[in-house]
Amino acid sequence: MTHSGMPPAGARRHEPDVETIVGGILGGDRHLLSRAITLIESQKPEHQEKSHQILDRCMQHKRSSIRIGVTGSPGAGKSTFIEALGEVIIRDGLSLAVLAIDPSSRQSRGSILGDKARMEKLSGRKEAFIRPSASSGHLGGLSPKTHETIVLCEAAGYDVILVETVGVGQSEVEVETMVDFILLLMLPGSGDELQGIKRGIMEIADAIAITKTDGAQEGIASLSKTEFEAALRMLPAKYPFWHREVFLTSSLKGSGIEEVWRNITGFMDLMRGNGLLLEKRREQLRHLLYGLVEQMLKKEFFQNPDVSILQAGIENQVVSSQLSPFTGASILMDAFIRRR
Ligand SMILES: Nc1nc2c(ncn2[C@@H]2O[C@H](COP(=O)(O)OP(=O)(O)O)[C@@H](O)[C@H]2O)c(=O)[nH]1
Ligand SMILES: [Mg+2]
Repeated sequence: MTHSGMPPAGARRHEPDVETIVGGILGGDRHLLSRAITLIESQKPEHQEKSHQILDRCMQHKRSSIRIGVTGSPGAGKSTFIEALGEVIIRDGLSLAVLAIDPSSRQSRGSILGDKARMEKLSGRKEAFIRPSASSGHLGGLSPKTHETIVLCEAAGYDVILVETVGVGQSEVEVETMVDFILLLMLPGSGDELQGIKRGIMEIADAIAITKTDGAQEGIASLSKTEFEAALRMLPAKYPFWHREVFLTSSLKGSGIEEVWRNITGFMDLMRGNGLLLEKRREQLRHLLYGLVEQMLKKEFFQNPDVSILQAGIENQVVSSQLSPFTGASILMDAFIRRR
């Protein structure tokens, strides 16, 4: 201790134990919830066991929730929309957690802070918990621990979990493995995007909200709506009982937001009623299980000393076509298995 009573620089922060953290999360302590998320996002091996214990305990306290993925191109208005939607959700007497995943920043926290600033009103509300995370270069713009973070937020009692992701091709497919409903945000007049990459996103969307339909954009917005509706009709149905709608919204004016929320809750009622929600979540847990097994195997494989010794040589032979990639992979695999 220094004279000011502060611990000396570099001293380890006191880490609360598992009991304290779990108790805090279940009791709605957002500071401890944040600490727990930081812990599960940590790459440090010494944090892993603790975070697994926390997750195990939290999973036993699962509460019902609505998990929504909000996806769309950068600048489509996702954060602003979530801020507006959050107000509607709170007015309905519900609480919400927002997981804003920033794909751009590995290091800089610039745009993450931008997202939180865009949700300024929401971040001041006691009913809302906003957690920005970097995707750390993880494929597809989701944080590698998004699913686990959702579990913690549910244990903390948040009724609605909103996951903001940038639709960059892979992320929306991945977000499908952890949310109940996917809302795709599109700018007015972006219909020609549909030809290429956006088609994949549209296929998994449960509703589309056209954003920023205010000011000069108002005119082309209804034309866009017709275009998107036509495009949706060309795609195979995701659920036989669900008709995907296109909404005209403006977060600035607050228009269309309520309608989107009713659409989501209507969907959830149907999914709960027909038992599909339970089935979907079971499937998502199965997906997570095997995803984690794959991750662990991969890590073990590349850390295996016998593999390491051979790896560079095999790689050289493969890239110079002396050895087929198939034989190369088998040799590395054999080395890995022998060591185990
Ligand atoms: N006119 C108008 N601008 C909006 C609206 N929603 C968002 N914006 C603006 O669009 C820009 C991008 O919004 P943001 O929510 O950060 O988009 P994100 O990247 O998809 O999260 C910001 O400058 C917002 O102020 C809207 O409803 N109307
Ligand atoms: Mg954003």
